[in-house]
Amino acid sequence: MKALILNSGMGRRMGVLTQSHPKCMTEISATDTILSRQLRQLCDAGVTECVMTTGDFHDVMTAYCESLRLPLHITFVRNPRCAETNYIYSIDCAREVLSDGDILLMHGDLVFENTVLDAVLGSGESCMAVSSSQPLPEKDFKAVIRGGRIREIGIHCFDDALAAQPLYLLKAEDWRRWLQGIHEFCERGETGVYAENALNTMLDDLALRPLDVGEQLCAEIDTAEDLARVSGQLQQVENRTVYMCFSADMLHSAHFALIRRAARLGRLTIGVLSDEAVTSYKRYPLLPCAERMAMFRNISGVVRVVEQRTLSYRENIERYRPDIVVHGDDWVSGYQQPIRAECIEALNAYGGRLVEYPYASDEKYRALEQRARAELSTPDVRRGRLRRVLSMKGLVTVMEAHSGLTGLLVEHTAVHENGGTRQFDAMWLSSLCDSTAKGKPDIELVDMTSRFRTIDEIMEVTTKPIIFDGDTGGITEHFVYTVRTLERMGVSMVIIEDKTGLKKNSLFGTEVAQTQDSIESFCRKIRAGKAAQKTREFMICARIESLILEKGQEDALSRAQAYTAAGADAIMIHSRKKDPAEIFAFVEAFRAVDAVTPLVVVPTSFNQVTEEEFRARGVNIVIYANQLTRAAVPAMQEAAQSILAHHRALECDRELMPFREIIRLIPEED
Ligand code: SPV
Ligand code: MG
Repeated sequence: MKALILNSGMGRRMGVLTQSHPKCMTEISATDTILSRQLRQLCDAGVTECVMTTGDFHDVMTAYCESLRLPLHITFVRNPRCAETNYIYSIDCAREVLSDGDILLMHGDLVFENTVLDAVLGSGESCMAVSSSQPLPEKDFKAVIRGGRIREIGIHCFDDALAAQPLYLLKAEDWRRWLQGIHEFCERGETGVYAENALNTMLDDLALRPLDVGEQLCAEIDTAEDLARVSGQLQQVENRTVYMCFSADMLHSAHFALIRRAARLGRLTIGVLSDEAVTSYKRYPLLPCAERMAMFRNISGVVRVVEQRTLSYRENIERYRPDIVVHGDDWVSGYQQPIRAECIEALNAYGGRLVEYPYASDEKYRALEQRARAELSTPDVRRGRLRRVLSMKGLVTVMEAHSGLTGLLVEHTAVHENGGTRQFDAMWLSSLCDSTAKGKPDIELVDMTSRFRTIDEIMEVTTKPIIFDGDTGGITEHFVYTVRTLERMGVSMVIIEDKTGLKKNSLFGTEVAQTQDSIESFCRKIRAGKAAQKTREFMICARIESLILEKGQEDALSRAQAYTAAGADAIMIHSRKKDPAEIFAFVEAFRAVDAVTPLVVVPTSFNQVTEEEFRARGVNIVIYANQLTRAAVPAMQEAAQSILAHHRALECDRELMPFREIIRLIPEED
């Protein structure tokens, strides 16, 4: 595609403004002349070849264009008879350098905004810019439109006409015909008419589509009044602000295309979604927000980069008041709908508008996303993520997993509410559920090798951080090996409870014989574990059983302080009472002396307390320790009983997942 710019006219109607330079070199903004702006726009749109017809100002114009140093090859063709001929003759002079390929044709006094050029270039068929919202001009071009096609172009046609601007895309064959027509006119000596006169003779069988630019800026400058009006409009266009928000941590061509498109609408601000917001709706970001912001800052066309703290756009729309928000059309339906509605409402409050482009969901992006997830599942990346999520969110929610399948459920289960998404942050590798799944009691009977095997199964198919239920940790000499293995595997935290001897599940409380370890002995175990670990990220959490074993608050608190002094990275306080009072009392007393050590709770019995309340009281990790297993067992029992009772599977079928779904539940990796 070549651009053809007609610049051989004298621009006499501009008076003194064009005494010493051609009209196209008139300043139109603080940074551009009409010509430099057109040339820059062509370069930005990817055009690399241009033909420019010139006249008396040939030398001034060629020197000027060279001085702009743009990546554009310009062939200048001088019309030696410009004083007595019209541009039909200039085009004929340039015939030889214009004879192949599509042509983007424009007059040298035309000022248009980027989106007009994009629409013309993207039209796919021959077209001319018209405007259905501008009044018909007295003296300038109008296009007669019938049957969706332009039938005639001229200054005298008013019926069925729209205001038209000399900005065309001509497909190669259409252009070849028009050029031939121009040549025939010139051969006959008809050099004082418009080139459009030649075009008009063929518009019955040359399909020229009207491209309606509506209210967008696309105007010729003939007079000083035009100059003043169009400069004013251009200033508005150039001051227009555009906002879009990204969560991406890996950019690909579709992102760049979208950014480029948005930047052509105005001065582009990019909002970068905070780590917390990305984590809540998608996955943990590979790069922290600050690094993602830096990445966008370095993309051309991006004027400013800001943080967007929530999935909702409202806060940033109200703060930056962009004229336009750009988004993919994927949020028209689905769970993001409320966010879109809120965005439109916020824009409507001051007359901003939303521009939506088709969402590019392509294979490339899916492949990148898979790579990102693979990266997140590697031990080194996964291990440190619990600490980061903790510092990012303050309160972390954790769900039990005891197999690849339950791991996948914890990984992917999400609920969408108010345009946001809630997911679990991490997985709890419960000793109770791991043992139960193997039909064994929760008494440290399932050995570490088997427990590690479960971790491995889960890790193979998930990316979320893992908290391992280490029971008592075993004897100290064994515990140090467990720490290193867990660390190597990419587990983020082990929780060990201060019991010794034959451990039973805490929810038995004092109904069974259980022995609490001494403070000294348990501190020795913590210290040995901390000394054994190789990375700074791995966490050892000390679990206090004093309330379970009815030893009282004082005992629990003094243990908590001793364990943190021994190096515990977090404290878990457990209770089997329905009433959360003793948990709350512990948290309050502990927080009075220690504001920073993360506190962990397992609200199996005190399940009425919400995460919000725990957060408000100073808890940092809430573990749902056994709910998936407890949900599955009755469902399985019912199905088994129903089949036995009915001698067939029909009756229980409606309670079951359709087999079509179960075979697709686990997607195959490609
Ligand atoms: C587990 O899930 O195995 C636990 C928590 O240790 S509890 O069952 O409440 O003791
Ligand atoms: Mg346990």
